[in-house]
Amino acid sequence: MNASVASLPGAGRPAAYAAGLPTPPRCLVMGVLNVTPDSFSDGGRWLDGPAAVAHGLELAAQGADIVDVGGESTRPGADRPPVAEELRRVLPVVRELVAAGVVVSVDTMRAAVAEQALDAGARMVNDVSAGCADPGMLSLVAAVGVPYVGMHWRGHSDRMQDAAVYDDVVVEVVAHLRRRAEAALDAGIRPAQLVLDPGLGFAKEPAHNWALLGRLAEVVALGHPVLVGASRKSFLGSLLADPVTGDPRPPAEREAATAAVSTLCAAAGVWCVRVHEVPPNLDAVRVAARWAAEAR
Ligand code: PMM
Repeated sequence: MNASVASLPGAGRPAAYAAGLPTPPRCLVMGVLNVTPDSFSDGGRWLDGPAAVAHGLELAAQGADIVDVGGESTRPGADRPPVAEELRRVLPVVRELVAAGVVVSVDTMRAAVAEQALDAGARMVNDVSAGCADPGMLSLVAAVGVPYVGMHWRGHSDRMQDAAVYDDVVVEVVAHLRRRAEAALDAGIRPAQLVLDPGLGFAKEPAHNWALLGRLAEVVALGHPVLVGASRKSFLGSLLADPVTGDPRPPAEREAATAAVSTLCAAAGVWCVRVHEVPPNLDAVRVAARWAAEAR
């Protein structure tokens, strides 16, 4: 592990944190704020600016360490918004949350959006493409020096599920993340800035997501902080399908399963979980930290 990457106290495992963000002695909780008409579980709920700001403040008041503001849905099959529309959705919300003292990350694949959100006070960039979607992203992040989440990604949402084919998903995701980390460092991003994410639900069938969760140690072993976004995703809906009809459990009823995943992620040394509902997941990571404090 790089010398500039510090240990997370209390986690009982070699976890790490990204420079410049809160450092509670537990796995962090990132609250999701999708300012989009079409995200899979909350599309349209926070599209109106004041409603989005109110929800972001609510997430922070509930204890979210970071609020992740995004203006592009990455739901399988989604079309991309024009850059001007993404900026129109995201910037006013970032500005108001920052003014209220909230630690904001911007969920975007576009360097232009990241740059303006950082100018507006965002403290982290969450790029689900890890620099693959926009060749300007890595150099921007290197120049600004903020923490950066790079996720495993195999193409834009309109076609990503066609790419959900692997021999060994964990080996292939880890190899891809290693290559993206090298690209980030080559572009001048410092190791302590870089967070990696296995990208649950992005070009993944349910079995792929479960394999990545069951073998998270292989992702953590890359030596960077790890972020996991399992919240309400469809692989949880399939697992909990109605035994009679076979219908998947609806997204709003996947919270207990999400919290279970957060507990296990925290126990596995994950740095941050990205979730829609803060309270049950904050409880979950606090339980995991207290448990780990006794482990020998
Ligand atoms: N998932 C979504 C959006 N952004 N960012 C990261 N780093 N990791 C994720 O798993 C992730 C993400 C899609 O979920 P949403 O529609 O609930 O935001």
